[in-house]
Amino acid sequence: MKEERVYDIKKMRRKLQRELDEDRYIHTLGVMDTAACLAMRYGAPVDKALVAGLLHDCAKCIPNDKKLKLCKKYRIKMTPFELNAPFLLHAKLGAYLAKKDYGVEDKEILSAIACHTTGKPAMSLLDKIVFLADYIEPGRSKAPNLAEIRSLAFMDLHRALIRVLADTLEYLYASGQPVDPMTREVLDYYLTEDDAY
Ligand code: DGI
Ligand code: FE
Ligand code: FE
Repeated sequence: MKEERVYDIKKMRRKLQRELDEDRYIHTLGVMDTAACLAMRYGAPVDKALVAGLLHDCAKCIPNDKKLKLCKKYRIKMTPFELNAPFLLHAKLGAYLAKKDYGVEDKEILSAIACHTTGKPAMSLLDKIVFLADYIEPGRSKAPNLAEIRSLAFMDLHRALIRVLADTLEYLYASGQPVDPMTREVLDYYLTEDDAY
């Protein structure tokens, strides 16, 4: 008997491919597969990791002015920082569209999509998996120490998370980009939180 699947990944993929440019779509497939592997490693639901990984950047290719318009239209809460750095909104808007356009109701999946760019304090296992998968998927090549972080991600999720948060912050400071207070807050949270697994 064929196993019944709650999520029609094939259908989601077809729709998503029309919304993204080719590179973003390929990145998305990399995040989907990597998130599934991390879910297998750490005992998270593999189907949720697949869907969250697949849809995490579904709002990425919407022009920034349209991102702002849509967030206003859908009454998505924006911070003052996000109003000035609307590219960050692809995470929150992506979660909204995952529900509206792709029929995803699951709160855990929507949360993982919503926080995938900055992270947030007290992330769930699935949040962490998608956050890390986004950074280490096989198509990524720019971040320093990628080989080390990739292997760390499969050995110690917590340490890998801190490493990615710290490296991202360092990169933002070094390249003179404004830092969302949330990005700083999340690293502080995980540096002081013992029970972060
Ligand atoms: O959408 P992706 O490119 O796959 O990945 P992402 O959603 O993690 O976005 C990555 C970019 O977001 C990366 O260049 C770092 C940046 N980012 C994360 N936190 C902040 C930030 N950029 C700014 N300006 N400020 C932040 O606090
Ligand atoms: Fe993203
Ligand atoms: Fe991404």
